[in-house]
Order: sequence, then structure tokens, then C-alpha cells
Amino acid sequence: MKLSVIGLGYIGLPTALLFASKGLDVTGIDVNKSVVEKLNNKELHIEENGLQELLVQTIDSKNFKAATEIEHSDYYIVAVPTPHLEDNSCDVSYLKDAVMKLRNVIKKGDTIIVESTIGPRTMEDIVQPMIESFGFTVGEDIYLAHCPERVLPGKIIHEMIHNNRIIGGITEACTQKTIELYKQLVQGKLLETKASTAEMSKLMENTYRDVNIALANELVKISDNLNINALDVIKLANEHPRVNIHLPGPGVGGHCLAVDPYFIVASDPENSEIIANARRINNSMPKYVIEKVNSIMESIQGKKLTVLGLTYKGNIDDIRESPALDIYHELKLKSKYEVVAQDSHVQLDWVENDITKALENSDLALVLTDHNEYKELANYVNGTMKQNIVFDTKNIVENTEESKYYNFNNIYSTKEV
Ligand code: SAJ
Repeated sequence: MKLSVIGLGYIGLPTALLFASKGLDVTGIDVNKSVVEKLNNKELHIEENGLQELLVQTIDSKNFKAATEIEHSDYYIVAVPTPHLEDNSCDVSYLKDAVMKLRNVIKKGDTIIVESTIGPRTMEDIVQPMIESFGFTVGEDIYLAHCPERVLPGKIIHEMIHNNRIIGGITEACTQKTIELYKQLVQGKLLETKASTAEMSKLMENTYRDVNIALANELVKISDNLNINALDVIKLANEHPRVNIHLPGPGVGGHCLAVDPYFIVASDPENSEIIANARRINNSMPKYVIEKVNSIMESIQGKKLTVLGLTYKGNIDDIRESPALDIYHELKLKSKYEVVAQDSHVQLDWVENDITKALENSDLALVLTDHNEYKELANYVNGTMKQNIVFDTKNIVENTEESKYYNFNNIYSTKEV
């Protein structure tokens, strides 16, 4: 069975290598020549646990190769980026480019699967008409399905094999053809449905988390006004067997939760009230945190503050759509304080990797990301900072005896613990 995977990023590359490790003849296609050359030399351009070993193994066994041009295959998986446009709708230009390139190679009997996250009805309203304009009947000549990925960065290889997978065909025959492929790799359930249902299910998974986080962030603001401990409220409410309020923070980042809900809003703005509001609430958190920082700095007459963590979430190196990055830039540009950024996962010349160096002579440590190393922050603070004051927006710092510590429970009162 021959498979081509178009787009060799965080999703396409592990997908291609995993199918190759199962004995399929896989070609990975990417427009970027240097990526293709690197991969063929067994060098990765992205970091992900276990990927290097898979690359070496599948190139040595001749099951995988990278190329810039698409060749004829039995199956094609499209895993190209689908960012959001100015108006927040889904940018399908890379997807359309990939489908246009398929025009020259597809033959009767082939199957095309889109894994990229797409707005509702994209398969039926955009991809199917394109394939039919090439002279094929979908469901008879060419099989077409949406099979969204749902893997977590850092655990991609494990989750690609073990997660349940939604398989949404344009027709029943399309679904069955797609299952023939995925059953060779996936050990989780293969959940059969229609393409449009698959699209919406994927978007709703991330939207559910975004809305739930917005609820927690709104609770923080309300509790702050009413002098109630929001983090205790969440802990206690979650003791109920059917309640799971997510955690508040400085905003929601990454290329999924901060993007996918907009695809639903763009498809039906009038009815997407909660979803659009959740986006607004989560987007308001950086400003909220900055206001709190300014009021703390004023009350302690601070001069220097240290931003701890720039990535969109803990223990990864990804700064895409990161609220921490926005907060840092805003404070650096507009506040009157000296602002230093620290993150041991981010290699940029203006980012300090060393926590102690970043905290030297600082008045406030502002924790914006839940990297594991910040649990032990109390060890670095004493004797290093000018004033031992911490504002922890992720509620991760432990053992805070030596410092004055703020989180979303006690933003106004200086608490000696
Ligand atoms: N966050 C909070 N509070 C929480 C949980 C998360 O503020 O209680 C924030 C994080 O700090 C981060 C953002 O939300 O800024 C997103 O983090 P995440 O861990 O929820 O998700 P992602 O974006 O890394 O990955 C998600 C996953 N989706 C779900 O868990 C439903 C993943 O399985 C998907 O494959 C991925 O989106 C995707 O590609 O769509």
C-alpha cells in the first residue's frame, strides 16, 4: 500500500513515520526543500519525543522518504497548516494548494484524507467540489474523508496510536476506505461518521476547553471583586462528581484552543454567542494581569520585574499565540519598569535561561507559565531578589515561606507565608 503525506510538520511527519513503521511505502511531501533534504539525511526540523528513532528506523528500512513533489499513491493524507484569517475564519489556502497539486496524480480508486483542522462543512463545500471539478465522482472514483488529529504535543507518538480516532467520510464508502488505512496504525476506537460531523466534533473538543477556561477566568475576576478565593472555589466545586471547572491563567494560547473556536464563530456568528464571548474573556486576561502587576509594583514601589515563562503552556518550547509573550512585550514597551524575561525552554537572545540571573535585584517575579522548575521557585528567590515578591498566575509555586506570594486568590493583599 502506498501512502503520501502532504505537509511534514508536527502532525504530518509523525503520521508519515508511524505508517512507514507499520510497513507501508510512505512518501512525505513538503514544499520546503531544506526540510526534505534534512529528513532524507535523518535529521529532524522539529522536536518531538521518539521521532528521531522513528526517522532513522523508517529511512533505514526504506519505508519512508521525503520529497517536494507528489507521486501517485493509493492514499493521500493532507496535514498542511490552516491558520486563521484577519476575520478569524479558517485560512484554507494551503489546503486548496495541496488539493490542486493532487489533480495531476490522482487516479480512480484513490483515497484523500484531510487531517488539518478545518471549519465546518469545508470538506463538502470546498474540497469535494474541487475534486469533482477534476472530473471524478466522490464516493465512486475518489474517496474523500476528514480524519482530525487530536494529539497532545510531547505525547504525539503515543496518542497517534492509542487515541480514539474520528473517521468522517463524504459517503459511507469513503469512511470504509479510510478505515482500511487507519486500522493498520490506530489501536484506539475508529469512530465512523460524516465529514461535517467530524469537522465540528474536532472544533468542539477544543472549544469546550476554551469555554470552560473562560468560565474559570471569569470566576477569578468576580471573586476578586467579592473577596472570595477563586482557586478554593474551583477545588471545592470539582469535588462534585459531575463538575470539572478548568484552571484560570494569564490567557489561552497555542495554535488550537486559541484558534479553533473562531472557525465555528465564523461559520455562524449570530448563534455563536458563548463561544465568541469565551474567546473575548480569555483574550482579556493579559490586560487583567498587566493591571494587577502595575498595582502590585506601585504598592511595593518596585523598579524591576522578572517574567517567568514565555511558552503557551508548561514544559514545552512552543511560543505560538502565547499570552505570556504578549504580557511581556506590553510590559516591556509600555510600563516604566525594568522588565526581564526568563524561560529555559526558549532559545532567543533576549530571553534569559538562568532563573537566578533573571531574578537578581528584582522586586517582583511574575509566573506566566507552569514549567516544572517554577515549583521550586522559593529556593531561587531568597537572597537573589531585592524584594521576595511573587505573582503566580498559574498557581504552581510551592513552599513560599520566604516570599510574599500572590496568586489569583489574593491579588491585592500582600501575604507573608
Ligand atoms: N489552559 C488554561 N487552563 C486550563 C487548561 C489549559 O488556561 O485548565 C491553557 C494553557 O495554558 C494553554 C491553552 O490553554 O495556553 C491550551 O492548552 P491545552 O493543554 O488545553 O491544549 P493544546 O492547545 O496544547 O492541545 C489541544 C488538545 N485538545 C484537547 O485537550 C481537547 C489536543 O488534544 C489537541 O490535539 C490540540 O489541542 C489540537 O491540535 O487541536
